[in-house]
Amino acid sequence: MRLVELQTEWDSTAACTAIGRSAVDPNLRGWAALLPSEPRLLHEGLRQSGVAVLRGERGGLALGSLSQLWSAARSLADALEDGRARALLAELQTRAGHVEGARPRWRLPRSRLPEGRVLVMAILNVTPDSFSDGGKYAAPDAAIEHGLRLAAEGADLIDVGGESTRPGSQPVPADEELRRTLPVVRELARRSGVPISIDTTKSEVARAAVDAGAEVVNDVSGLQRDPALAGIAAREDAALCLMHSRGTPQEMQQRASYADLLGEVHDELQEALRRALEGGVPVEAIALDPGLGFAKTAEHNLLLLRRLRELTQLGRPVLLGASRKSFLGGLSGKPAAERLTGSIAAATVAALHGAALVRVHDVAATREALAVVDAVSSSSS
Ligand code: HH2
Repeated sequence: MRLVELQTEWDSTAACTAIGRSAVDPNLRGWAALLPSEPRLLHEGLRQSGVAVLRGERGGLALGSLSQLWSAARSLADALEDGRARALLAELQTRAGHVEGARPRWRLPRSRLPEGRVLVMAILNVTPDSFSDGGKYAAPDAAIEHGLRLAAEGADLIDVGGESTRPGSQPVPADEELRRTLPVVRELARRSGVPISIDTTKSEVARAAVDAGAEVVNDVSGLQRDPALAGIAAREDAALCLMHSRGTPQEMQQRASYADLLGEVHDELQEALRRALEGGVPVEAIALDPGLGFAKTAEHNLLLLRRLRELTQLGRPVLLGASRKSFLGGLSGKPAAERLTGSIAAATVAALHGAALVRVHDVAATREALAVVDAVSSSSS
């Protein structure tokens, strides 16, 4: 089962289609639980608990606010004996609780991340070819100086990357990635005062970076490229960010094809989470990211941003990286270096839609915008 948010006619129609309902209703709004078609008594029971249930050939849709769905699931679970129905109701309760609850904490091995506001992960690319800042910080001294500036501007973490992952970029051997990143990770871990993340898909690079002081491994392949990375994170006690992508940067844009974008990204992130847990990484150490621009078209990125809150049902902090990406250029007509305004707008939307962290190039400006979001979100009189 999975929760979906029906915000528009398109969402409502898609949810009806997903359950195989012949009479499509474009006017459903609010939250809905997508249920399997069996057991039928689950649909009946929810209906009797006061929740509207629509049925189709492939499943059911239970409609209501998150608290209505949660309460109905709780009262019904006590009354039902069927084991499968009870398991589905328990899952519905857990998922609704995750979406409605406070943003979960992301546990790092040594640092304690601030609570009560959206956090900023600063991007530091030590590469000659990154799409927006390639070559600017390729020399270790320039990278270290920039990292210290990002920390002074208010970064909560600094994500150091030695391999560009922009569409079509060429892979970099591990020894070259290490040569680029290790001196920077080591110095910033010692001097910046904020936790360091290593942006890599290779367990060899992750291990050395963690030994040099990194606390987070940010894997844009979600443990698909090097499954040993989970074991390294577990053994070295590092936190893990698992990003959704398909294939390699060379061919990922040919894989940007989805029958149900939110459902497939959700399921594939859940798989990545399962791989991490099986590898021994504690759940509190894991964050998830839908991977804007990775096997996604511009339209996919926009839909993921609009319905981002759905991914919080997995119970882990959601990280989002939209900064300077090309879909923003498509909207403004501006080159990467001039996408600050669009990047701030995207970070604001992400924060309002449940992101716990945003990954950005422009730390000071983003912090300033997020201070407004956080103040509005917690306002009272
Ligand atoms: N995006 C990029 C790289 N790493 N990691 C996470 N978790 N989420 C992202 O969205 C993400 C990421 C690509 O952006 P950038 O690092 O600016 O460029 P490049 O890959 O060209 O170095």
